[in-house]
Amino acid sequence: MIKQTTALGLATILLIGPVYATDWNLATPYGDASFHTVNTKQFAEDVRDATDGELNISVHSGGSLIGHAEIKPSVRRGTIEAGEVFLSILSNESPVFELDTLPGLAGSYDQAYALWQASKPVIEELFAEQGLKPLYAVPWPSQGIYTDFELNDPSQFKGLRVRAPNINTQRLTENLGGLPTETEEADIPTAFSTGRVDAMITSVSTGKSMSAWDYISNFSDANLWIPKNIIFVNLKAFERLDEETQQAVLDAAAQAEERGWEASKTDAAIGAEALKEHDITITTPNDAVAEALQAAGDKLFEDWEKRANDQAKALVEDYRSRL
Ligand code: PCA
Repeated sequence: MIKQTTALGLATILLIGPVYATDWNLATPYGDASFHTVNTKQFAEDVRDATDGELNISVHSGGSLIGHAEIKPSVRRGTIEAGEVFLSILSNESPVFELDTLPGLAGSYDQAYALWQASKPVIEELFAEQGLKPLYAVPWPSQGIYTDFELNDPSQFKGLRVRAPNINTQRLTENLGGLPTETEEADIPTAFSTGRVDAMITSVSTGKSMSAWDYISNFSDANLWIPKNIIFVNLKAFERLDEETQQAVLDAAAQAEERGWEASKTDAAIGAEALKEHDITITTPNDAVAEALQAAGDKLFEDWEKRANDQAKALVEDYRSRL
Protein backbone atom coordinates (compact mmCIF):
# COMPACT_ATOMS: atom_id res chain seq x y z
CA MET A 1 0.00 0.00 0.00
CA ILE A 2 2.73 2.39 0.99
CA LYS A 3 4.67 1.52 -2.15
CA GLN A 4 1.61 2.12 -4.29
CA THR A 5 1.05 5.58 -2.83
CA THR A 6 4.68 6.54 -3.41
CA ALA A 7 4.54 5.34 -7.00
CA LEU A 8 1.37 7.27 -7.55
CA GLY A 9 2.92 10.39 -6.03
CA LEU A 10 5.97 10.07 -8.28
CA ALA A 11 3.80 9.59 -11.35
CA THR A 12 1.86 12.72 -10.43
CA ILE A 13 5.07 14.74 -10.09
CA LEU A 14 6.30 13.45 -13.46
CA LEU A 15 3.02 14.33 -15.11
CA ILE A 16 2.63 17.85 -13.79
CA GLY A 17 6.33 18.70 -13.92
CA PRO A 18 8.42 20.33 -11.14
CA VAL A 19 6.36 21.17 -8.10
CA TYR A 20 8.45 24.10 -6.91
CA ALA A 21 8.00 27.44 -8.62
CA THR A 22 10.73 30.08 -8.40
CA ASP A 23 9.77 33.30 -6.65
CA TRP A 24 11.54 36.57 -7.43
CA ASN A 25 11.11 39.92 -5.77
CA LEU A 26 11.43 43.04 -7.90
CA ALA A 27 11.62 46.44 -6.16
CA THR A 28 10.82 49.75 -7.84
CA PRO A 29 10.75 53.25 -6.30
CA TYR A 30 7.80 54.29 -8.48
CA GLY A 31 4.18 54.03 -7.40
CA ASP A 32 1.28 52.20 -8.98
CA ALA A 33 0.09 55.41 -10.67
CA SER A 34 3.21 55.48 -12.85
CA PHE A 35 3.06 53.98 -16.35
CA HIS A 36 6.48 52.48 -15.57
CA THR A 37 5.02 50.41 -12.75
CA VAL A 38 2.04 49.38 -14.86
CA ASN A 39 4.51 48.18 -17.50
CA THR A 40 6.72 46.37 -15.00
CA LYS A 41 3.71 44.59 -13.49
CA GLN A 42 2.66 43.53 -16.98
CA PHE A 43 6.19 42.19 -17.54
CA ALA A 44 5.86 40.07 -14.38
CA GLU A 45 2.49 38.78 -15.51
CA ASP A 46 3.81 37.93 -18.98
CA VAL A 47 6.64 35.93 -17.40
CA ARG A 48 4.17 34.10 -15.14
CA ASP A 49 1.95 33.27 -18.13
CA ALA A 50 4.81 32.18 -20.37
CA THR A 51 6.26 29.89 -17.69
CA ASP A 52 2.92 28.52 -16.44
CA GLY A 53 3.61 30.09 -13.09
CA GLU A 54 7.05 28.53 -12.71
CA LEU A 55 8.67 31.95 -12.39
CA ASN A 56 6.64 34.22 -10.20
CA ILE A 57 7.93 37.82 -10.01
CA SER A 58 6.39 39.94 -7.25
CA VAL A 59 6.65 43.67 -8.01
CA HIS A 60 7.03 45.85 -4.90
CA SER A 61 6.17 49.39 -5.99
CA GLY A 62 6.60 52.85 -4.48
CA GLY A 63 9.77 51.97 -2.57
CA SER A 64 7.64 49.76 -0.30
CA LEU A 65 10.24 47.00 -0.02
CA ILE A 66 13.53 48.90 -0.47
CA GLY A 67 14.38 52.59 -0.92
CA HIS A 68 15.62 53.79 -4.31
CA ALA A 69 19.30 54.12 -3.42
CA GLU A 70 19.37 50.61 -1.92
CA ILE A 71 17.68 48.77 -4.81
CA LYS A 72 20.79 48.15 -6.91
CA PRO A 73 23.02 47.15 -3.95
CA SER A 74 20.26 44.79 -2.78
CA VAL A 75 20.04 43.09 -6.17
CA ARG A 76 23.85 42.83 -6.25
CA ARG A 77 23.88 41.11 -2.89
CA GLY A 78 21.00 38.88 -3.95
CA THR A 79 18.75 40.06 -1.13
CA ILE A 80 16.20 40.52 -3.90
CA GLU A 81 16.46 39.13 -7.41
CA ALA A 82 15.44 42.13 -9.52
CA GLY A 83 15.01 45.88 -9.45
CA GLU A 84 14.08 49.01 -11.32
CA VAL A 85 15.93 52.30 -10.89
CA PHE A 86 16.25 55.70 -12.54
CA LEU A 87 19.41 54.98 -14.52
CA SER A 88 20.94 58.42 -13.94
CA ILE A 89 20.99 57.96 -10.14
CA LEU A 90 24.03 55.78 -10.94
CA SER A 91 25.88 58.76 -12.44
CA ASN A 92 28.52 58.77 -9.73
CA GLU A 93 29.60 55.26 -10.84
CA SER A 94 30.28 56.04 -14.48
CA PRO A 95 29.88 58.96 -16.93
CA VAL A 96 28.04 56.46 -19.15
CA PHE A 97 25.10 56.46 -16.74
CA GLU A 98 24.80 60.23 -17.23
CA LEU A 99 24.31 60.08 -20.98
CA ASP A 100 20.53 60.29 -20.94
CA THR A 101 20.64 63.40 -18.75
CA LEU A 102 22.89 65.52 -20.94
CA PRO A 103 21.11 68.48 -22.53
CA GLY A 104 21.18 68.69 -26.30
CA LEU A 105 22.20 65.09 -26.86
CA ALA A 106 18.85 63.38 -27.46
CA GLY A 107 15.77 65.58 -27.61
CA SER A 108 13.24 63.23 -29.23
CA TYR A 109 12.10 59.66 -28.61
CA ASP A 110 13.84 58.51 -31.79
CA GLN A 111 17.10 60.07 -30.68
CA ALA A 112 16.66 58.73 -27.16
CA TYR A 113 16.16 55.26 -28.61
CA ALA A 114 19.30 55.58 -30.76
CA LEU A 115 21.20 56.68 -27.64
CA TRP A 116 19.91 53.64 -25.74
CA GLN A 117 20.94 51.32 -28.58
CA ALA A 118 24.41 52.87 -28.69
CA SER A 119 24.91 52.77 -24.92
CA LYS A 120 23.29 49.39 -24.19
CA PRO A 121 26.37 47.18 -24.79
CA VAL A 122 28.50 49.32 -22.49
CA ILE A 123 25.77 49.51 -19.84
CA GLU A 124 25.40 45.72 -20.03
CA GLU A 125 29.15 45.37 -19.56
CA LEU A 126 29.21 47.73 -16.56
CA PHE A 127 26.28 45.91 -14.96
CA ALA A 128 27.84 42.48 -15.67
CA GLU A 129 30.99 43.57 -13.79
CA GLN A 130 28.72 43.89 -10.75
CA GLY A 131 26.95 40.56 -11.27
CA LEU A 132 23.88 42.22 -12.76
CA LYS A 133 22.01 41.78 -16.02
CA PRO A 134 19.92 44.58 -17.53
CA LEU A 135 16.59 43.33 -18.91
CA TYR A 136 15.11 46.44 -20.49
CA ALA A 137 14.96 50.22 -20.27
CA VAL A 138 12.04 52.61 -20.69
CA PRO A 139 12.14 56.42 -20.97
CA TRP A 140 10.22 59.06 -19.06
CA PRO A 141 8.72 61.85 -21.14
CA SER A 142 11.14 64.78 -21.56
CA GLN A 143 11.96 66.86 -18.52
CA GLY A 144 10.63 70.34 -17.94
CA ILE A 145 10.42 72.95 -15.20
CA TYR A 146 7.51 73.39 -12.78
CA THR A 147 7.14 76.71 -10.99
CA ASP A 148 4.42 78.59 -9.11
CA PHE A 149 4.92 81.64 -11.34
CA GLU A 150 5.32 82.19 -15.05
CA LEU A 151 8.93 81.50 -15.91
CA ASN A 152 9.94 84.23 -18.35
CA ASP A 153 13.21 85.63 -17.06
CA PRO A 154 16.40 83.68 -16.25
CA SER A 155 16.92 85.85 -13.16
CA GLN A 156 13.96 83.98 -11.63
CA PHE A 157 16.29 81.00 -11.13
CA LYS A 158 18.40 82.98 -8.64
CA GLY A 159 18.01 81.32 -5.25
CA LEU A 160 15.10 79.19 -6.49
CA ARG A 161 14.97 75.94 -4.54
CA VAL A 162 14.49 73.27 -7.17
CA ARG A 163 13.61 69.65 -6.53
CA ALA A 164 15.85 67.44 -8.67
CA PRO A 165 15.73 63.65 -9.22
CA ASN A 166 19.41 63.13 -10.16
CA ILE A 167 22.87 64.68 -10.20
CA ASN A 168 22.72 66.40 -13.59
CA THR A 169 19.41 68.07 -12.75
CA GLN A 170 21.15 69.40 -9.65
CA ARG A 171 24.13 70.61 -11.68
CA LEU A 172 21.90 72.27 -14.26
CA THR A 173 19.98 74.02 -11.47
CA GLU A 174 23.25 75.28 -10.00
CA ASN A 175 24.44 76.49 -13.40
CA LEU A 176 21.22 78.52 -13.59
CA GLY A 177 21.80 80.08 -10.18
CA GLY A 178 19.25 77.95 -8.30
CA LEU A 179 19.53 75.80 -5.21
CA PRO A 180 18.95 72.12 -5.98
CA THR A 181 17.58 69.55 -3.53
CA GLU A 182 17.55 65.87 -4.41
CA THR A 183 14.10 64.47 -3.67
CA GLU A 184 12.56 61.12 -4.55
CA GLU A 185 9.43 61.23 -6.66
CA ALA A 186 7.30 59.86 -3.80
CA ASP A 187 8.50 62.69 -1.52
CA ILE A 188 7.57 65.52 -3.90
CA PRO A 189 4.23 66.42 -2.24
CA THR A 190 5.85 66.64 1.21
CA ALA A 191 8.78 68.68 -0.14
CA PHE A 192 6.31 71.28 -1.41
CA SER A 193 3.86 71.20 1.48
CA THR A 194 6.64 71.68 4.02
CA GLY A 195 8.08 74.54 1.95
CA ARG A 196 11.39 72.76 1.32
CA VAL A 197 11.24 73.46 -2.43
CA ASP A 198 9.75 76.15 -4.69
CA ALA A 199 10.01 74.38 -8.03
CA MET A 200 10.81 71.01 -9.61
CA ILE A 201 12.29 69.48 -12.72
CA THR A 202 10.54 66.35 -13.96
CA SER A 203 8.18 65.07 -16.65
CA VAL A 204 4.48 65.65 -17.27
CA SER A 205 3.96 62.01 -16.16
CA THR A 206 5.35 62.66 -12.70
CA GLY A 207 3.54 66.02 -12.58
CA LYS A 208 0.33 64.12 -13.14
CA SER A 209 0.95 61.20 -10.76
CA MET A 210 2.18 63.56 -8.01
CA SER A 211 -0.74 66.02 -8.52
CA ALA A 212 1.56 68.94 -9.32
CA TRP A 213 -1.49 71.26 -9.46
CA ASP A 214 -1.72 71.09 -5.67
CA TYR A 215 1.44 73.19 -5.32
CA ILE A 216 2.47 74.80 -8.61
CA SER A 217 0.78 76.71 -11.45
CA ASN A 218 3.14 76.62 -14.45
CA PHE A 219 5.04 74.08 -16.50
CA SER A 220 7.81 75.18 -18.84
CA ASP A 221 8.12 72.44 -21.46
CA ALA A 222 11.87 72.89 -21.80
CA ASN A 223 12.60 69.41 -23.27
CA LEU A 224 15.83 69.17 -21.30
CA TRP A 225 16.42 65.45 -21.89
CA ILE A 226 14.69 62.06 -21.98
CA PRO A 227 15.97 59.96 -19.08
CA LYS A 228 15.29 56.25 -18.58
CA ASN A 229 14.49 53.65 -15.97
CA ILE A 230 16.41 50.40 -16.16
CA ILE A 231 15.13 47.02 -15.03
CA PHE A 232 17.75 44.44 -14.13
CA VAL A 233 18.29 41.14 -12.41
CA ASN A 234 20.92 39.42 -10.32
CA LEU A 235 22.99 37.45 -12.85
CA LYS A 236 23.29 34.36 -10.68
CA ALA A 237 19.53 34.28 -10.08
CA PHE A 238 19.06 34.50 -13.84
CA GLU A 239 21.58 31.75 -14.52
CA ARG A 240 19.87 29.45 -12.02
CA LEU A 241 16.79 29.40 -14.27
CA ASP A 242 16.54 26.65 -16.88
CA GLU A 243 17.14 27.74 -20.46
CA GLU A 244 13.48 27.85 -21.40
CA THR A 245 12.60 30.08 -18.45
CA GLN A 246 15.57 32.35 -19.20
CA GLN A 247 14.25 32.76 -22.74
CA ALA A 248 10.76 33.51 -21.42
CA VAL A 249 12.22 36.31 -19.26
CA LEU A 250 14.18 37.75 -22.19
CA ASP A 251 11.16 37.60 -24.50
CA ALA A 252 8.90 39.29 -21.94
CA ALA A 253 11.62 41.91 -21.35
CA ALA A 254 11.85 42.68 -25.08
CA GLN A 255 8.07 43.11 -25.16
CA ALA A 256 8.13 45.28 -22.04
CA GLU A 257 10.74 47.53 -23.63
CA GLU A 258 8.71 47.98 -26.80
CA ARG A 259 5.47 48.47 -24.87
CA GLY A 260 7.17 50.86 -22.43
CA TRP A 261 8.51 53.23 -25.10
CA GLU A 262 5.02 53.47 -26.59
CA ALA A 263 3.46 53.90 -23.12
CA SER A 264 5.86 56.77 -22.45
CA LYS A 265 4.71 58.60 -25.58
CA THR A 266 1.06 58.01 -24.72
CA ASP A 267 1.58 59.09 -21.12
CA ALA A 268 3.32 62.28 -22.29
CA ALA A 269 0.07 63.27 -24.03
CA ILE A 270 -2.14 62.12 -21.14
CA GLY A 271 0.07 63.90 -18.60
CA ALA A 272 -0.01 67.22 -20.51
CA GLU A 273 -3.79 66.94 -20.80
CA ALA A 274 -4.15 66.29 -17.06
CA LEU A 275 -2.00 69.33 -16.23
CA LYS A 276 -4.13 71.54 -18.48
CA GLU A 277 -7.36 70.17 -17.01
CA HIS A 278 -6.08 71.21 -13.60
CA ASP A 279 -5.31 74.72 -14.83
CA ILE A 280 -1.57 74.42 -15.04
CA THR A 281 -0.29 76.79 -17.72
CA ILE A 282 2.06 75.03 -20.12
CA THR A 283 4.49 77.20 -22.06
CA THR A 284 7.76 76.77 -23.91
CA PRO A 285 10.76 78.81 -22.79
CA ASN A 286 10.94 82.29 -24.28
CA ASP A 287 14.20 83.40 -25.94
CA ALA A 288 15.79 84.71 -22.75
CA VAL A 289 15.03 81.54 -20.75
CA ALA A 290 15.99 79.30 -23.70
CA GLU A 291 19.33 81.09 -23.95
CA ALA A 292 20.02 80.66 -20.24
CA LEU A 293 19.08 76.97 -20.44
CA GLN A 294 21.35 76.55 -23.45
CA ALA A 295 24.30 78.15 -21.63
CA ALA A 296 23.68 76.10 -18.45
CA GLY A 297 23.31 72.96 -20.58
CA ASP A 298 26.48 73.66 -22.56
CA LYS A 299 28.40 74.02 -19.33
CA LEU A 300 26.97 70.73 -18.08
CA PHE A 301 28.06 69.03 -21.28
CA GLU A 302 31.55 70.55 -21.19
CA ASP A 303 31.97 69.44 -17.58
CA TRP A 304 30.81 65.96 -18.53
CA GLU A 305 33.42 65.83 -21.30
CA LYS A 306 36.08 66.58 -18.68
CA ARG A 307 34.82 63.72 -16.50
CA ALA A 308 34.20 61.28 -19.34
CA ASN A 309 36.64 58.49 -20.13
CA ASP A 310 37.45 57.39 -23.70
CA GLN A 311 34.79 54.69 -23.59
CA ALA A 312 32.06 57.21 -22.74
CA LYS A 313 33.27 59.67 -25.39
CA ALA A 314 33.44 56.94 -28.05
CA LEU A 315 29.89 56.05 -27.17
CA VAL A 316 28.69 59.58 -27.90
CA GLU A 317 30.49 59.43 -31.25
CA ASP A 318 28.85 56.10 -32.03
CA TYR A 319 25.44 57.55 -31.08
CA ARG A 320 25.93 60.62 -33.27
CA SER A 321 26.90 58.43 -36.22
CA ARG A 322 23.54 56.64 -35.89
CA LEU A 323 21.48 59.81 -36.33
N1 PCA B 1 10.02 61.25 -13.09
C1 PCA B 1 10.94 60.75 -12.11
C2 PCA B 1 12.21 60.56 -12.87
C3 PCA B 1 12.09 61.40 -14.09
C4 PCA B 1 10.65 61.68 -14.20
O1 PCA B 1 10.10 62.17 -15.16
C5 PCA B 1 11.19 61.76 -11.03
O2 PCA B 1 10.94 62.93 -11.25
O3 PCA B 1 11.70 61.37 -9.99
